[in-house]
Amino acid sequence: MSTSDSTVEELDVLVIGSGFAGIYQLHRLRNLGHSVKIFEAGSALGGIWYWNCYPGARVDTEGPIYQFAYQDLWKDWEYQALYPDWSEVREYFDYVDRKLDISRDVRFNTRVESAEFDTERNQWVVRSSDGATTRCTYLVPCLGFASKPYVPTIPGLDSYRGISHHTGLWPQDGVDLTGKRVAVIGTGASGVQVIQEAASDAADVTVFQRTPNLAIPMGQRTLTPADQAAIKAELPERFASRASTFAGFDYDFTPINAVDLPEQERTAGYEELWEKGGFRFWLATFQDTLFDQKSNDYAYTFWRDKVRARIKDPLLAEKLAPTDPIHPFGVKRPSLEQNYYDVYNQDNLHLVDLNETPIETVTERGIRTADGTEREFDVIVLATGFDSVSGGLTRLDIRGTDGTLLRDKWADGISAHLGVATAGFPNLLFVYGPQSPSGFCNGPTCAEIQGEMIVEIVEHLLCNGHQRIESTPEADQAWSEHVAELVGPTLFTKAKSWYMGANIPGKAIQSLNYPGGLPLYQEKYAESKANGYAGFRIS
Ligand code: N01
Repeated sequence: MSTSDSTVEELDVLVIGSGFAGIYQLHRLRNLGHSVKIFEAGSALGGIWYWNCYPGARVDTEGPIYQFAYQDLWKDWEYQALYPDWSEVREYFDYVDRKLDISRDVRFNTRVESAEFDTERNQWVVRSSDGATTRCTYLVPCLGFASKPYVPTIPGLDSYRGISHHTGLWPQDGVDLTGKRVAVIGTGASGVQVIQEAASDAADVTVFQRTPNLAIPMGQRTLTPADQAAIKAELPERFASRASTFAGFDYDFTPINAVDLPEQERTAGYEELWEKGGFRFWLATFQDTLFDQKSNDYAYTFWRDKVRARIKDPLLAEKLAPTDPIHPFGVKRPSLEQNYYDVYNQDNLHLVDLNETPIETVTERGIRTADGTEREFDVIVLATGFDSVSGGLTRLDIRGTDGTLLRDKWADGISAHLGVATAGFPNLLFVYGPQSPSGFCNGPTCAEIQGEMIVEIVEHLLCNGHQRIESTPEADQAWSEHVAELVGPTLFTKAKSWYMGANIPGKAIQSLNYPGGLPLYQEKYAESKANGYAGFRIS
């Protein structure tokens, strides 16, 4: 390898990405005295919140627990909205930067393109878009689970002459939708947010829906000074509880089965969760909801009736909240909505059901559907999702010890012990990695909890004179099997979702996230650590 000249920077740790996870790594490892830098493709901190600045982009976690748990940080920080929008979250990142002086070790506008392991020196040789080569002992991708936008093959898309953007690659200077004719393709979390926002500004919004989103009420509000004081008082306890819940929130499933309850009690339970808002109707609900079809049907029926009561046109109501579920409730990610179902009562909102009239082609001026109708648009929003969890990693040219590219190794399915490392790729340690809690976890919670595991591993290796760690093929395989065993009895397998990799044509179907919840995940890690990092080969 021709990289031994003195212009090649050498680091203990190179972190990729400056979202919550990357910042945590940099701050902790730097404080421990290691040389560490972040390479960041964007021009500012924020990760997902840098790229996803589309109209309406907003956190679906309550702001108070969507931040780092360091007291030095939270004591002086207040989000103004219970569910902050992207611009407030960016302000938070600026605040963190001022407090922790993160940026001085971040190389912005620098996309990591390839990494090759030098087996002689036990280092990664990393090449980046600025033409530089960097050597590092540990490479820690902190890419988030949604860093590779997915644009489906839609005939004619390239011929369109209007404005068209994917939500995850939204222009930094924004797109003014005022008075425009807007098409939104996709009704996942991103689509639902854009639609609500566009409905108030655009002249017309046409939603191209393939699968309805089973969205639930956000319960958004502006936080008053009294709220802020109460939040400050409760925060230590709320932060502490995050580690003990399934998804890193400060609430968890109710340890009662819906099927065991008389109807009145069950409905009262649903009503309470609905009223409290947020993800509670999904993640604080009866414990059998995501396992038992009958229980799930109860939840679906409650959801459907609540939603339909808000939609005036019965045909539209049937499309948005069908009588019979298209898939079980909660096995695709429900969005949090503020007025999603109400905006469909407006004259400027139109729904095209892609199951009845698929898109035939995008034209120069708009979209033509299979019934021959051509609608003209000024803006087409592609809210079509991501090659989630593994896509950010497999798009990089990461080459392991035998020359195999990571994307080739995972072509038939991902395997990574604890979601942290994969055999043949030494010293490559993932935060939010494949088959870790990742997309099932509140971001800052996992940035800290899973992030701390990586910090511990790196610290252990660097301080004990070890040079190399990699998982064994057996441990990778065992972890995949464990994940498959956990997801098997759930209802997650009954929907074509990104959770199962099913949104990307040709991608292997498997649970991309760890479905056992954060407490069990931590137990598994602790077990490995207590046994000398079992499942890893250290040398
Ligand atoms: O992506 P998605 P997303 N023709 O994959 C449709 C997080 N997030 O960006 O359901 C027509 O959920 C597709 O249809 P279908 C969150 O974890 C968080 O919305 O496959 N339509 C679907 O409706 C979320 O789960 C937040 O039938 C096509 C949509 O595009 C994850 O990111 C905000 C199509 C994609 O939905 C991803 O959400 C936003 C085609 N060929 C996102 N291909 C917050 O917390 C796909 N679709 C704030």
